[in-house]
Amino acid sequence: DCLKAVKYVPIKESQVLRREKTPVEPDVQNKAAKNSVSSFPEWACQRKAKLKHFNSKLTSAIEVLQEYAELRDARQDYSRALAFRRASSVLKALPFPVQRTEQLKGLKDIGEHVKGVIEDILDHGSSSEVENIVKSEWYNKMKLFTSIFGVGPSTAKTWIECGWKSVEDAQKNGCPSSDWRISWGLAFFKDLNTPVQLQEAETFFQIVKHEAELILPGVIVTLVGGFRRGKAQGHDVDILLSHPSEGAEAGLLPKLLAALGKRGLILIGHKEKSSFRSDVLYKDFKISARGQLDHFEKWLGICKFKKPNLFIKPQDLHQLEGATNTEPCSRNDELLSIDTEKIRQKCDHLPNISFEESLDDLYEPKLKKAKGSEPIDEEPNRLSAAPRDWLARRVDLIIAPQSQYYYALVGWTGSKHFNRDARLYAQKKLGLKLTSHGLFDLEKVRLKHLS
Ligand code: DCT
Ligand code: MG
Repeated sequence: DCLKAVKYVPIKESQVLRREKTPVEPDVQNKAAKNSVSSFPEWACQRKAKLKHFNSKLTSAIEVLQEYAELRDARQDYSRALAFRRASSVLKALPFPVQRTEQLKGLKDIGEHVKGVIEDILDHGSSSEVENIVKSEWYNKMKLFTSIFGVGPSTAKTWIECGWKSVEDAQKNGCPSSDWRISWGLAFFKDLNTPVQLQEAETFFQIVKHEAELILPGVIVTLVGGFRRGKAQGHDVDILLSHPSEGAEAGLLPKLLAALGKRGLILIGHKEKSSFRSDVLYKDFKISARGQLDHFEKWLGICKFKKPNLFIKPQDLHQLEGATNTEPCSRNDELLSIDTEKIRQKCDHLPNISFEESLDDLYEPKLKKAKGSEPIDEEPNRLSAAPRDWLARRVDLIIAPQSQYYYALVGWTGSKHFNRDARLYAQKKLGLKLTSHGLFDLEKVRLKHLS
């Protein structure tokens, strides 16, 4: 818009660079900006923040600083990272594009450091501080390694200290890992770093819903996480399950996993039992916002999302006829619901198609013992290297009893910063503790815990 204005309005270039008043910035717009700043809600959980906003160039730069602080030393630089996150959250919610830092006057989460960065970007098109980070080898290696499922900043640092530069280095040296997530994260790095599209998430969600309904009629199944916030893609698929009658959800997860396993959709994963008890909850009150996410029964794993016709030659497709399960939920579901046994029989002689030996226990890590005590898992590399017609996708399945469902819904919808601020608001303004399990009076819980 600015360039368009320069084209049509006879002003000097120097005026544009200093961003003096031009038709792009009439007084009316400045007044509107001033008004919106004066009535700008203090807490992120009180603000509307659209996914597409006016200040994405500024927020992506600030998010680099935030990420750098998080990667450098999560403990030491936590408040620094948080300050950047707060600033970026404010900029995302502003109803106008920032053109001068004076427009930010009165916004408490925009500190001097951030103002300087914004000024640099507005004046020169970029911030040298941000540019230097983006160019730095360490930052890029950290970003790369922490993008592997199961790898956090401390593992990434160790790998850098070992001199590893690439995912291939880690694949050669880091595998087999005693952490199932890293073994599978490395083996399926490419798949897991290809964003999951909404359509894929929706298709998988429909299958989960269908299977859950067969197991537990009346079950509530909700696609949560970024997709519930309207994102078109994400790094995983988060699905929350509950049932209108309290307690009916017990036993659902193992049955659901068995049903998904039978459909050949589960690659690997880990089940967590519910650890929700009042004493655990009391301890939670003391831990920081970075502590354990929640105490719900859940399954965190990797599923197989069928990619149609990837390795099957068109002339061989007719051989798969009749190999689908009944009642597909959608066209894509039809592809996802292929009955592996029937296909195995039909495809044994076909080149380029392979299936796992056993679908049993696929949803639990199957670790083979090496000579020593270190478990070795060769399965992930073998499965990822074999020709396949599916992509590995991260999936979280969370089970919440009805009494906690709406809190779980808020928590698992996110965003992380929305949750953080909503929880802080509850604590500071209302004297209550908000978690994904409920809204609690801290004093009452403490007394109950002591008695
Ligand atoms: N969450 C949270 N605190 C965390 C991690 C997650 O409050 N430390 C909540 C907010 C989002 C939800 O759980 C799901 O988590 P992710 O899948 O990690 O986030 P997302 O917003 O769904 O991101 P993406 O779209 O990339 O999956
Ligand atoms: Mg998600």
